[in-house]
Amino acid sequence: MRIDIITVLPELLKSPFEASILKRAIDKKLVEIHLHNLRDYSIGNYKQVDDYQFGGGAGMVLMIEPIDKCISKLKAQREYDEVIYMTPDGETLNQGISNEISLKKNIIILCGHYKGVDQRVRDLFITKEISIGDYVLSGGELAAAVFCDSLIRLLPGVLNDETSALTDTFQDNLLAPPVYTRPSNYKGIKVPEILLSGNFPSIEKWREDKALERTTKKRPDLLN
Ligand code: 6GU
Repeated sequence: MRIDIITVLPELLKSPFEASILKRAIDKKLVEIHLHNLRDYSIGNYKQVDDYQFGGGAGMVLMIEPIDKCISKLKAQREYDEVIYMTPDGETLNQGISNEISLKKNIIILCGHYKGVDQRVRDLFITKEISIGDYVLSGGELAAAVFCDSLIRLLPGVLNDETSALTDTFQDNLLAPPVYTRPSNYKGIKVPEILLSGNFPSIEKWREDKALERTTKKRPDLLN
C-alpha cells in the first residue's frame, strides 16, 4: 500500500511513523508513506496556501490551486483508489471503514486545517470524507495519523501471530476480554483460575463470555 499525505504541517506527521509497528511496516516495505507539504505547491512569493472566506467570517480556508497542483501531480504518476479528506464533518471512522480502505493500493489523504478547504476541492477531488469522532482537533494531521495506524496494522505481514488483528476489540463487534500477566498473585489479588488451568477450550469459552459481558456492560450499542 502507498499513502500520500497532503498537509501544511508535515512535521506533525513524522514521528508517528518512526517507532514500533508502523516503522517496522515501512522498513519491511509493506507500506510507503509520502508526506507532501502543501506550501511547496503554493502560489506567489508569500507561499500562500490559505485565504479569507468569501462572504466574510472568521478563519482561513485552504485554497484550491495548491491542492489541485499537488493532487494533479500525484495522479499523473499513478492511479489512486481514493482521495480522502480528514474533516470533523466526515463519516465517523470505525473498524469496517479501516478494513475496507486497507485493501486499497494507492490512496491520497488531504488534511484539513483552519476553517477547512474551499468546497470546490471537496466537490472535485475528494472520494471519501473521514472524521475520527465528535470533537474538534486543530487540524486533520493527528486524525490522519490515527487513520493510517488503523490501516497499516491490518496489512498482511505487519502484525505477528501474537498481536494478530483478528482478536482486536471491534474486529467482531465485541470488546476484547480482560487479560492478565505475571505475577498470578499480586498482594493477594489473584488471576482468574481458569487462565492457569491449561484447559484451552474452557479458556476460549471464558474469554468469549467475558467479551460479551464487557460489551453488554460498556458498549451495548455494538450488539445491535
Ligand atoms: Cl478528521 N479533523 C479535525 N480537525 N478534527 C477532527 C477530525 C478531523 N476528526 C475528529 N475531529
